[in-house]
Amino acid sequence: MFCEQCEQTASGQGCHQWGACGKGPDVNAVQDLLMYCLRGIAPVALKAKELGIDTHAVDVFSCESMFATMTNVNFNRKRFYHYIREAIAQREKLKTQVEQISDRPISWSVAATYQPDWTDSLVAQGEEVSRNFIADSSQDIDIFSLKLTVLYGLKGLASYSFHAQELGQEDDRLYSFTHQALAALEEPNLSLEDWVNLAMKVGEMNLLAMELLDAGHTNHYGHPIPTVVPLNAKAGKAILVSGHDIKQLEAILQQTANTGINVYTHGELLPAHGYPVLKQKYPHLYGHYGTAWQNQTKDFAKFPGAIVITTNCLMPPHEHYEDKLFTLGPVGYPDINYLEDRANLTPDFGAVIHKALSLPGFAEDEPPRQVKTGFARNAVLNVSDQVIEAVKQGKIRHFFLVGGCDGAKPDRNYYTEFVDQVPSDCVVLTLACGKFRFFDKEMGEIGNIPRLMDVGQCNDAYSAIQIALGLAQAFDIGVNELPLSMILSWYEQKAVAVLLTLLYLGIKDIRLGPTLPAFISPNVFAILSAKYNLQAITTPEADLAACLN
Ligand code: FSO
Ligand code: SF4
Repeated sequence: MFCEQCEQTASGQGCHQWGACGKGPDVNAVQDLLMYCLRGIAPVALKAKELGIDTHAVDVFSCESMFATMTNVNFNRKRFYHYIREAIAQREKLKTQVEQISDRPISWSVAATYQPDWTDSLVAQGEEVSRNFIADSSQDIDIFSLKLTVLYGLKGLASYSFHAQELGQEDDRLYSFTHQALAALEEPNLSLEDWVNLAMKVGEMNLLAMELLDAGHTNHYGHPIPTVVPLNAKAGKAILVSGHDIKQLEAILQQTANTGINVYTHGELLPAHGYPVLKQKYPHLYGHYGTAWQNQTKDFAKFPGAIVITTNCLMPPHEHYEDKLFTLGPVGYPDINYLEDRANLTPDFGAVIHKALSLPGFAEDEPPRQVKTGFARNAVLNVSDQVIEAVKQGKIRHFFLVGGCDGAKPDRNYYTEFVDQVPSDCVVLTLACGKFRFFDKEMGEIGNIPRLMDVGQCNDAYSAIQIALGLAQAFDIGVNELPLSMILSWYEQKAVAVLLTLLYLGIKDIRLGPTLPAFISPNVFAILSAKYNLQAITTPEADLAACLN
């Protein structure tokens, strides 16, 4: 087994025996085999697009199944068997259509003609394609590094494309690029420069995917507005919804209307409370429960209702709560309830409701505690006049975007300490699950401007980018001239895609931690540092001083 796609990779070098995330070598092997099959679909899909054949099913399938291979999404080997069968079937169907229309014979790549031996172990075949990929790619460590950067960034991009598509937002440029980049991973002769350019192109396309997702969310649910969210439970039956998928959250809200069940968000669904349409239509979208993903084994064990995981980050569940846990979409775990999609892409949540009603729920109201979310681009840019005035008058000295993923490692305390030490004339914008280290911290206001603003989920990095670009425009300066520093924490592949987007936009001086990606070689890091002054975090004191200097 070889996997180094996330930040918690073993010894900071790669998981070889067993994944630090709980992924076994068998699951890793079938994930690698699926990725190989997707690299085989890619040239067929591109040829089909060239000939005007409808590739939509293959496009969506490629994104969803790639999403399932991301960290903490799907641990169910059988689910990957199903995806692999589907990949080969879809590829062959499309190939037949292509060959019927094409006026000349087509010579397909090895990956595009690959057929697993269904009578033999798919795990062993996955291990073999994985060994071949490493053997073919790793002679040049820097090219291997960039190939992995592209591969992992593509996974993040695929997840955003998938979410956008669920909300009716699609763009063929995303799908075409995804196939082009997957096909490139089979190309033996690309130069270092080609791979750097391809990595930046992943960033560019990821910006488009996040823009579409933002449009999907805001068209359906309105622009987020600053909203107070209860952190205390209230008496009654309860369902907890985790992950990032707001469309699935809405489906749960629709199906639980008038059941008396209160719906709580968990983890990256906290920002859902900021969407006015959800709040108005579904008063039983009550509050938020728990903190970041890595605390779920404790939080879920205590939650007295049913729990639905819509996307990452799912941890291997404990037996205390296995029977009340439900997965859907790309998420899965062996022997854990899986809710199949219906035609409208959302499942029947009857079993979840039944489970919630059979569990005790909260016996009494807890003492009030609350937090605020909903400071997305519209909310912040609507008060940009006040922000600019406060900066001009010297009331706001600096902005820090402290955001990204959380995780279990102790060195992530850096981010908590960093925010603790931010001077009182500075404002902190935050997003993604890293915020749970300080999300309920009372930081006060500067004038009417809160000193701590939650922009949203990791995918709302689009909103944070628009805030930065909007302020730069209002000040009539470049974004790198703004009194703004980005202090980012990464964990999985969406964070890789977002980082590539920020680099594609030419954003400099980003500080990244808690450790640098294992798949970035020293030379590749040196290239990125030279061009963008990308830096590893050091200490909160030193980094704060450098940012404010
Ligand atoms: Fe966190 Fe997990 Fe949102 Fe990630 S819940 S770690 S970058 O999947 O996606 O921020
Ligand atoms: Fe290791 Fe991360 Fe891969 Fe899991 S996803 S096997 S923790 S590198």
